[in-house]
Amino acid sequence: MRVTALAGEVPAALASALAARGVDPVRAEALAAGGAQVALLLEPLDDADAVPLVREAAAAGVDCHTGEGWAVVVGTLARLGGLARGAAPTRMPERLSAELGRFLSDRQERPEAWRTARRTIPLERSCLVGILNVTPDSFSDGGRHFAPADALAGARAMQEAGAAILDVGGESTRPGATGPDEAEELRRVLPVVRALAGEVALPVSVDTRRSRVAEAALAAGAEIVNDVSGLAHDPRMLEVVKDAGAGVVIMHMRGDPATMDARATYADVAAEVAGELAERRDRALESGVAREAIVLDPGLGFAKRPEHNFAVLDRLASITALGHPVMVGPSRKRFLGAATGRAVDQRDAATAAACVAARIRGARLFRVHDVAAAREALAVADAVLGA
Ligand code: HH2
Repeated sequence: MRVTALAGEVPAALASALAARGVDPVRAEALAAGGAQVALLLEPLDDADAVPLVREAAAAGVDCHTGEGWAVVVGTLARLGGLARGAAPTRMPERLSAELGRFLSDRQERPEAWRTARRTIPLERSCLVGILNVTPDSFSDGGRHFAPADALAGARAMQEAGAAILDVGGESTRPGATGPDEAEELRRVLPVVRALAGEVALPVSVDTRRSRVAEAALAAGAEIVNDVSGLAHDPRMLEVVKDAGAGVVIMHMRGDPATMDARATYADVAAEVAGELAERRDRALESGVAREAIVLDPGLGFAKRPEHNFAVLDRLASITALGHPVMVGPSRKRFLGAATGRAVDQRDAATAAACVAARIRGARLFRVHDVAAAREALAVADAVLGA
């Protein structure tokens, strides 16, 4: 007899090992998924809920650790599902079992596509989002695409290199930046969006925090709104996104580009970022934005120090578990310089490496300046992951 590790922490590996030994593939997949071990943090939690939770967890075969105002439950998905459903008659507080049940059902979502105002973008493989900053002052490509003709040429080059989406922004959000006024942002963005929508056959996203800019760009042919404030900056943004049926990227940030660095304090960065993103997502859903239109982004470099960015990348599962496609934007950012010692114009290899790390942790969309380098690295990652 020989003992072989079945890579059981990777449900797909376990499912294929079972299927190769004659288990029906659908059943093999369900068995593998149900057997995956998960740890969930429940916070805030009052004592009235903690006592029955500890008791019910023990009955369901789930480990439960509690402290002041929190609990962590650890078990297989199958057992956690049992805990959420409760025995009949259930003795779990209704609020707890409803919240746990909703979380587990979101977690089951395997979003393989993104619905925008004009189409559905497939996400079985890595999706490259090319950055087109129509700004004089962006931290790495400021001024390069400032004239519409340069932006169009840049867009064509990125399409050639494998970009599937083009993200046009008229405001630099580098730390400490003070942005253009609305009229100037419109003046920068609109001609480029119009030209791209007319002449380049790729979905166009507009990177803005202003609802009037988003609205005008959507009317000019954009189909996605990428809002680095997570839809928090402009109260009308939710309505504009909903009315246009636009795809939307909800990105995590604290404060605004001028103040965010001072707010980079976390006790448990991955859990806090995921929790704050979940709140913004819930607000969007409550306002009527379609679930399939929402992509989440941890906001690398926004209100995060280098160690926070690495921790968020490593623990991206806290965000993918919310059940939406995840975008990351590591491109040429300071934290990559901190790891490699490279200057901003020499960080494309580091960017590709960060994209691969994120892909392995479940991200599907990658916002980059150098599309060709990231495309090649991600083609290998996709092949390893069987996409
Ligand atoms: N990063 C930047 C801008 N927009 N959008 C998303 N969804 N995710 C990101 O990480 C992200 C973003 C900042 O990078 P860049 O556009 O290169 O620079 P600048 O803000 O200076 O124009």
